[in-house]
Amino acid sequence: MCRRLIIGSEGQLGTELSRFLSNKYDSDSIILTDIREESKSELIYHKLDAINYKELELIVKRYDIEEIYHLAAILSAKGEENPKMTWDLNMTSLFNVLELAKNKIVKKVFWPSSISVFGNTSPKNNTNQFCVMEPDTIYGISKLSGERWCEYYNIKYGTDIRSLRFPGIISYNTLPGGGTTDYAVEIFYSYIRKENYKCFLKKDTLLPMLFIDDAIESIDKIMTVNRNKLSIKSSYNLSGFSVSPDMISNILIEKDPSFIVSFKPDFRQDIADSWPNSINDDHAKKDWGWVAKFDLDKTVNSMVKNLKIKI
Ligand code: AKB
Repeated sequence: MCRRLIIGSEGQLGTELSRFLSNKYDSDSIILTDIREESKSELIYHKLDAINYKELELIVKRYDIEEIYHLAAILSAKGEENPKMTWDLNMTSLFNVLELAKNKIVKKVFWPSSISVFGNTSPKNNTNQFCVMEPDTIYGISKLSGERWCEYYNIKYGTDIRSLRFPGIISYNTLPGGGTTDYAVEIFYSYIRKENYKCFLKKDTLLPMLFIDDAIESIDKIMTVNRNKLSIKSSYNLSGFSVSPDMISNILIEKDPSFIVSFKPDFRQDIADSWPNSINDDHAKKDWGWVAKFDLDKTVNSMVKNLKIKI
C-alpha cells in the first residue's frame, strides 16, 4: 500500500487535499502533519516542525511513506513581516523533503510554487512559463529559488518532484492565512455574515485565481500522470480565471444590494501590483491535459452555496 504524507495538513490546501486523498485511497494510508497541536480531521496526525529533518525522517520511516505533499509555507503578506524567518521555513523545509527524495527514502513529492515568482519586470498579461522573473517579495524569492532547486534535484539526482505555480486559491472550508489574494475568500465570509467588507486592495486590481476543487484536481492530475509527460522539471504555470475585487463585489451586490464593500489599499497593494493579471498555462494543457472547470460565476455560486451551509 502506498502511504502518503501531507506536511501542512491544517492549512487552506492541506485540509481539502487530506479529505480528497483519504476518499480516493485507503484513509489509513494518509498521514497528516502540521505545526498545530491537533488536527481537525480523524486521520492519523502528528505535530511536526517541518524544518526539523530528524523529526520528519522519523515519521517518514515509521509509516514507510512513498509520497510527500509539502504544503507548509509562510505566504506573501505575512512573509514581509519577518523575511529571515520566511526564508528559513520555506527553504529548510523544502530541502528536508528534497533530501528524502534524493536519498530514495520517498519516491515522489508535490510542492506548490506560486505566481509570486513573477515580479514587476515580468510581462503582465498572459504571462508565459518562461519570462523575466524578478520577484519582489521574500515569499516569491523563496518560491523561485525553490523551483530552481527542484529542477536541479530532478535533473542531477533523478528525483521525482512535481510542482505547480498556484494563483490565489478561493475556498470555503479553511481560510487562507497571510496571502495577498486572501481578500477573495474574506469577502465571501463578510457577505454571508451580512457584514460590510473593507478590501485591502484597490477595486480594479486584476489577479489570477483558482477555485479549490480545481486546485485539488490539478494536484491529483500532476501527481498521477506518467512522469515522461512532464517536460517542465521546475514548476508549471497554472491558470483558472482572472478577477478584481470589484468584479466579485458586483456579483455579490447584485445578489444582495445591501452588501457594502469599501476599498482601503495597504502594503499588499504593492505586492498585488507586482504580480501578473493573467497566466498562460499552455505547457500544463499540452503536457498533462490541464483544464480548469471553474470560472468566476461557478466559483461565486459554489462559495455562496457552501458558506451558507457552513456558517
Ligand atoms: C499569496 O497571496 O501569497 C498566495 C499566493 C498567490 O501564492 N495566495
